[in-house]
Order: sequence, then C-alpha cells, then structure tokens
Amino acid sequence: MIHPRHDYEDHGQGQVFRFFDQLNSEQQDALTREASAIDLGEVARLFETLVRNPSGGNEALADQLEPADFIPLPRNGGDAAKWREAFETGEAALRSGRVAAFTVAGGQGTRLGFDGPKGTFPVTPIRRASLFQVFAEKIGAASVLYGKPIPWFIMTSVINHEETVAFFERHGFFGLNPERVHFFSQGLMPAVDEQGKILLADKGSVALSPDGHGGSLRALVRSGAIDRMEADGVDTISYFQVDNPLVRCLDPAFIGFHLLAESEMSSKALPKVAPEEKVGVFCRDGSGRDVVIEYSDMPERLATERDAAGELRFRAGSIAIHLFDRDFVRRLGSGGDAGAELPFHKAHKKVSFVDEAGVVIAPDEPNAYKFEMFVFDALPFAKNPVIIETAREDDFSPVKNAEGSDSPQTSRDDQLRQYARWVKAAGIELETDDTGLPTVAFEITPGFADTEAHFVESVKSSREPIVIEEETVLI
Ligand code: UD2
Repeated sequence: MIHPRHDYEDHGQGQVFRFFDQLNSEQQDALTREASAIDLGEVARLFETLVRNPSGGNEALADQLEPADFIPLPRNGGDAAKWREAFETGEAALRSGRVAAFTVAGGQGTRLGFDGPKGTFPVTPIRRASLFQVFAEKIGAASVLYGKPIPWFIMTSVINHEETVAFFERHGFFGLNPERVHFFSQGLMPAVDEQGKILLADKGSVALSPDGHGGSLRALVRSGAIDRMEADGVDTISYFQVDNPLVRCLDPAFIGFHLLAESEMSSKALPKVAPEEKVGVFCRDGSGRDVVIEYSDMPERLATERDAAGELRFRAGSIAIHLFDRDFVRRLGSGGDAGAELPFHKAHKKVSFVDEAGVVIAPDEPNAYKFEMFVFDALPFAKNPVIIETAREDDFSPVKNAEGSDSPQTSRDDQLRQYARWVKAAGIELETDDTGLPTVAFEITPGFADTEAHFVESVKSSREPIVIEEETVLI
C-alpha cells in the first residue's frame, strides 16, 4: 500500500507529515490512520468553493425567498380537531414502539465555558439535575406512559464520547435500561489555515473537529444505528439538541402531524422574538422547497421586514427540533441519493496549531476554517415536509451562554415559570411575579409529570395534598 504521505505531498499538504520522523512508531501509526481517513479532494474542494471563491449569489437567491407555511397552534388559529387527531396518532405511534429519541451532543460547547460534555451540565433549579438526566427522565416517563421502552440514541464526538458514556454509567443510566441507550461518535473534519493547509494540533495529530450536527445523518448510518432501528421496528426519529431542557423529547402531536402527512422530515417553528434572535428561519425557496436559512446568512433586509400587521414577515424560527423518517436518513446519510448531499458551511475560528518550528500556538484571532454540515439542510430533500408551530414556553429555553440570554439563569427561570403554570392550572395557590416567575424555587420532575395535563392528573390522584414551598421537589 502506498503511504498516505505521498498522497498528502501530491495534494500540497505535505506539512501534515513534517514531524513524522520525530514520532515513535505508535505515534506514526496514529497519524497515518488519522490522515488516511481524511478526504483530501473534499478538503480542497471545500476550501476552493467556500473560502477562496465563494459564490456570491446570495442576494439573487434571497430575492426569491418567501416565508414557509406552517401549521399554527390552535390558540393562534390552528384547527383544534386536526391537532387532536395528530395527538392521538402520535400517541398510537408511541404505544406501538416505532419512535426513537435522538440527541445530538457532539458539539464543543465553548460559549458556555463549562468543562465537560454539555449534557452533564447541571440545569434544573433544585436538584441540579443534568441535561442528560432531564432527557432520560422524560424518555423514561414516556416509556411508562406508553407501555413501550423508548430507545434513545446519543451522538457524541471524540471530544466527549468517553466522558459521556462514563457519566451515564456512573449514574446507572438514570434508571433507563442500558441496552436501550445507544451512543455513537460523529465524523470529523480537519481545520485548514487561510491558505487551505491542513493544521496539526500537535506534531503527531491533525487539528480535527466534529463535522457539524448535519454529520449525524451519515453517523447514524455508519454506526449501524439505522440498522438497529430497523431491527427494532423503529421508523421515526425524534431529534433534539443537548442544550434545551424544556424540549418535549417525544411530542405526540408533532409525531402525529409527521406521520399523517407521510413526511420524511418535519420541524418545529416558533415566532422569533426579534429579527436578531439567533435561530434559523423557515423559508420557501425559488423552486418551492422548504429550507432553513441560518440567522447569520439571512439578509438583514429580509430579517427585519414586517407585514401589514406589523409582524416579522420571516418569523418562523427553527429551534432545531425535527422528526426524521428512518429510510430518509438512510438514503441521505449513505449518499445514495444522487445530488442529495448536505452542503458544508465554513466557520472562521481560532484553532491552536503547531507551527513550522514545532511550537504550539494558541491564536488570539481567528486563523483557521472549519467545515460543518447543518442538519436542517436536509429539509429541501424531504418529501412532504411538515412544519408545525410550537409554544416557546413549553419547548425552548436553551443553555448556550454563560450569562445573559440563553444562559443557565434564563433557562432555570423558564423551567420555574413552566412549573408555576402547571401548579396554577391544577388549582394550587402560588405567588408569581409579572413574568410568571414563582417567588419560591421548586421543581417538578418528569417522573411526576411532563406536561400540564399530566401534572393536573397527578395532582388529582395524589393521596396527600400538594404543597409548594421553597425547595419542594415533586418526584
Ligand atoms: C442552532 C441552530 C439555530 C437554532 C439554535 C436553537 C445551527 C447552525 N443553528 O444554533 O438555527 O436552531 O440551534 O438552539 O444549527 N452539535 C453536534 N455536533 C457538531 C456541532 C453541534 O452534535 O459538530 C450539536 C451540539 O452538541 C448542540 C447542537 O448541535 O446540541 C447545536 O449546536 P450549536 O450550539 O453549534 O448551534 P447554535 O446554537 O449555533
């Protein structure tokens, strides 16, 4: 076999092996393995088309964009009977065991400044339960409710795979059957410098980073997760991000709308609070396909445009909650569909690297390009896509930044507001401020109730009266 070193030299990437002769044989093997897994043609093509000669056609494409249609909530004019039918269809699907939960947790979580996999971040107000625990409890509660153990797939990356699995083991999988929790690692892409040269993280390894959450489609296929689903009779995948403790991991109405439409991919939307809110926007492109335009790619003129009623014209924000048909993932994730490949996006980032003298440099300014795929780019390839509106207060309060918006504080307050609404709906007295935030901090675990309707039922069937005080935890 020809050593990849020659291939790297032919592609003008010989620097990757610059220190090869200084490495011991184990390190040499490791670097050779890493290097062999990189598609040099792809790297060259991405650098050329995204960095050196990016197509400037955005404005022309933007002119053809229209807001995408979505199914409104009953309270905003949606057909209540349709929502009920969808809910019942979704519940039947959950009872039949055809739905799996899927969390993407391979990201680096740099903005939060938390040392560890983001899913291990303590997020709830009193117990300080981690994000992973919250999801585990929601999935566990749904499994009990629907009488079928719901499988859970978790995508990690080399950055956090071992720590994530160890965290679950340490916590006894939060009461879930370990055989029903499946971890797999996503793919990696090399970072390149401003000239397109692949960077080394140290003398014996390439600066690699996860290939974006869009990489989840091929990782689901490569890891065998899709085969596993097929063997277990699962055909519907409920996708959510690791950073959002309010997410309804398995939402019957959403599942029902998806199945009734025979959709290959469905998404949840919510009205953006402001043009600058950092969520993608559902649009319809010039050929009539639904697409998500990431906030940073949305021309300001469109992002700020208002309709006659004064509402944002492009207001359907994407909060990264989707449903996928299993066979659609298989098709897209195995590259089997001609022309249907998720595009890569570039990100200009600070990446530590080894310079020519072998010294590790940690730059202060962005010095490198990373390439990532976005999962929502699958939407235009899907047959019968469905977008439904959801309620922000019951589905979305992510933890992204250490402080300010989308922080642990805002997410904690949103959890408390949700509990307070449920408590009041059950007729229990509780003092709240103008924003609905209770004056005492307490917690309702998903095992006690995961929706307002369940909470009201659980309160009714409770043998003892429910009293809410500071630090009450309803289990
Ligand atoms: C994402 C969406 C944005 C909006 C927002 C809602 C993109 C580009 N933007 O913004 O439109 O929906 O979420 O919260 O998606 N991840 C991986 N592997 C990777 C990269 C990310 O698993 O290689 C996971 C990560 O662990 C996290 C999620 O994807 O669960 C979101 O990643 P992010 O924080 O980069 O996305 P963000 O906040 O820029």
